[in-house]
This record gives sequence, C-alpha cells and structure tokens, in this order.
Amino acid sequence: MRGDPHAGGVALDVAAEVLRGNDAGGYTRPSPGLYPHQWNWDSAFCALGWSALDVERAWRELELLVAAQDAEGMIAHIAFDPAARTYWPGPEWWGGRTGRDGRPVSAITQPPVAATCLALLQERHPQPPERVRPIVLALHRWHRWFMTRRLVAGEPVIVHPWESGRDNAPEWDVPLSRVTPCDEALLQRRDTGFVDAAQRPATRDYRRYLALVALMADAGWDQRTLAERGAFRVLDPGFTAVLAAACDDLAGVAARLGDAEVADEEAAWSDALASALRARLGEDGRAGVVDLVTGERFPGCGAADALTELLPGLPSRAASAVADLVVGGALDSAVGVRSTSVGSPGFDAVNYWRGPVWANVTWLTALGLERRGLTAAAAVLRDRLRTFAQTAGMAEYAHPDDGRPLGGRDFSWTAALLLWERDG
Ligand code: 2M8
Repeated sequence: MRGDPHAGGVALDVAAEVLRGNDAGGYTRPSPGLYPHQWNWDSAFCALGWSALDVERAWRELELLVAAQDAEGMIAHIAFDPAARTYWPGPEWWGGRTGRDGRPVSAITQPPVAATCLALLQERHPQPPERVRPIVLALHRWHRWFMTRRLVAGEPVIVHPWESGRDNAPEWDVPLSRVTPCDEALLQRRDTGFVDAAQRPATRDYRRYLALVALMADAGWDQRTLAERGAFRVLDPGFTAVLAAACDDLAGVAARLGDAEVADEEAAWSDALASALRARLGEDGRAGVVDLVTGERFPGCGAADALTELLPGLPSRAASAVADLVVGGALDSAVGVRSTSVGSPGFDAVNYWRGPVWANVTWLTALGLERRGLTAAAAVLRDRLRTFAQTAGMAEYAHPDDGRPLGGRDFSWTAALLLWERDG
C-alpha cells in the first residue's frame, strides 16, 4: 500500500473502492466472504465513510441499521442476509428473532456507537427533521433497552464476549473459562478459510462462545436473568464510556430537533452512566474490566482503557493519563492504539483483539481526546490512522510493531474512517 492519504492519493481511492465493493445495497458488509451480513458498529462507522462519497447512501446505512431493531428495542450485533453462506454461526443459533424489517437477527448486541456517528453525520451533512427523527427514536429505544434490561451497578453488563466487539480480548479469558465448552464437533468455522488461524480466536474460545449462546437460549434469552445471574457477566469501561457518549450525543441531536423529552432523558442517562464509571476510576484514568461473577478486575491494559476517553465529564487528570497511555505509553503504536498492551496476560501481537491495532479504536480514542480538549494527542492518533493505511492498506487490523496487514482484507470500517477523516 503506497500513496499519501493527505494528498488524496492511492489510499483514498482504494478506500472508496473497498466501501463500494462491500455495498450490499443499503448496508455495507464488513469484509468480503469473511463477514457477509450487516454488523452493528461496523455499519455506524461505514455511514461516516459513505458520507464522503454519497450522502444519501450514508443516511441509508443508518436507516437500515435501525430497521433491524427487534421487538424489545435491542439492535442486534448482526442482521443476517439469509442468502449468505460464508459465515458461521448463522441465524439458526439465535432463537428465531427477527428485526422490524423481517430480517433474522442475533440475540446479543454490540457497542452502541450509532448515536455518536449519527450526531457527527448530522453536523457535517444535515438532513431534515422528518428523516432524522425516526432514527433518533429508534436509537432512544435501544438506549432505553440498555438502561432497563442491562444495568448492574450503574453500568451496562456484557453477557457475551462478542457484545464488546473485541471478541477474544484477554479481558474475557478468565470469565469465559468458567463456561463449559461445547463439543468441538458442533463447530463449523468458516473464518479460518479466509484468515490464518493464528490471527483468529482459538478453537477453545469458539467452543465457549457457542456454549454461552446455548446457555442464553436455556435462559429464554431473558435479559435481566442474563445480566444478573448469567454465566458470563462483565463490566467493560470502554462499553460504558461508548454508551454514555452515545446518550450525550443523542441528547444533542434530539434537542436540536426540538424533542425535549428525548433530549432530557438521554442527558440524564449519560450523566448517570458517567458518574457510575467515574466512581470506580483510578488516578491513572483506568477503571478496569470487572468480572461480575467474582468481582475480580482484569490486571492488564487494553482498548477498554483507551475508550474510557470517550466518557463525558471525564476528570481532566484521568483524561490526560489516558492520553499518556495511548501516546507514548503502554498502548502506543506507530499505527494507532494497541488493542492489548505487551505486558498484559494473554498478549499476542498478531492475534485479533489480543494485541493488534484496529482503526476504529484509534479513531474513537482520537474523538474522545479531541472532546476532552487534548487536541495534540488527538492529532497524533489521526496521523497514525493514516500511517495504518499506508502500511496495512484497508486490512481489518495491523501488527502493532511493524504495521503489516493482519486479518481480513478490504475491511469496510478501516476504509470508512479514513474517508471520513480525509473529508473533514
Ligand atoms: C468481529 O466479530 C465477529 C462476531 O461478531 C466475528 O469474529 O465473527 C469483531 O471484530 C467485531 O467487532 C466486528 O463487528 C465483526 C465484523 O467486523 O467482526
């Protein structure tokens, strides 16, 4: 991958090609073959990227994301294309759920970055209230779902590693180890047909991911039961910060539309989430991932700590500590923010969420830094996002030391975030 993205060179042309190539006609597949459905946070990032190419298509992405909302108000981690055959596990694992638009959906969710992306999109490419309001109301219902079904100790509980979006991050190793693995014969993995197995989750992880889904089915998919008594229950400061920022952003959009009731409720949720997370933050700006079954805190450091920077009202000392972590500290890499620090238990430089750099984490951390007024550090990360594109192209993730491409190729959110940055 050569070319200077600053000058609108090869990287941007390639990024545009990737997004167009992954267009499923209204939503964007994350990567050809490897991920052939609509994923939740991927789609929100893609909406931003599309806006640099086609504003109408950008808004369509968000409309199709919320169209898959289920009857409870959850927006699932995947809305499936029933015709796609290259991904496993498919819709048959999720208890026959469908979205409002009739598509089969999963029964777990993902980091709710959609409202933040909506707010950014509305700021740069505003649409009339009649178009924006239905999206706002759907996201409001989803946030309410978190606040009423998933809150424990004031924060949203993650009940499956896939909900974090950082599937096999070492933070989940101990909580997941208590889940009795399913029979290996049940696995029909397709991912390792696209990506070297050394860069993907281990078989032992997949056996537990699936066993956990079966346990969720046994609990009748009841969200309060899963949040309060499920086999896997974790507090992730990155996820809490993302939700608090999303509520704050949605409050802003709703206020500008004149929807005071929605705005007030979202603002109150944001405040409540932020104060719950602030209450357990250390001097170093880190709250740590907490296993709710044992109360133990993960001893290492990773993307969850970087994403804490998104928390509205993060005290300035904590905000600076996180900036020092990602620029010059344990999560520093020339191509962005490390998903896991070298010294953490379970670190692996080439394996998925156990060490490599991901463009979305770098970009979200830069957004948080900018919002906390740490603009110099934000600029450093934005520059590293461009370096990522130069060394790894549009790869799913990159090696934290030499920046070489890892995981899937032609990956949509890498392309989308590069386009959004260049367009600003
Ligand atoms: C990865 O997760 C999926 C399961 O959701 C998988 O590995 O099969 C994660 O990186 C997740 O964050 C991402 O949304 C998804 C699609 O890009 O892939």
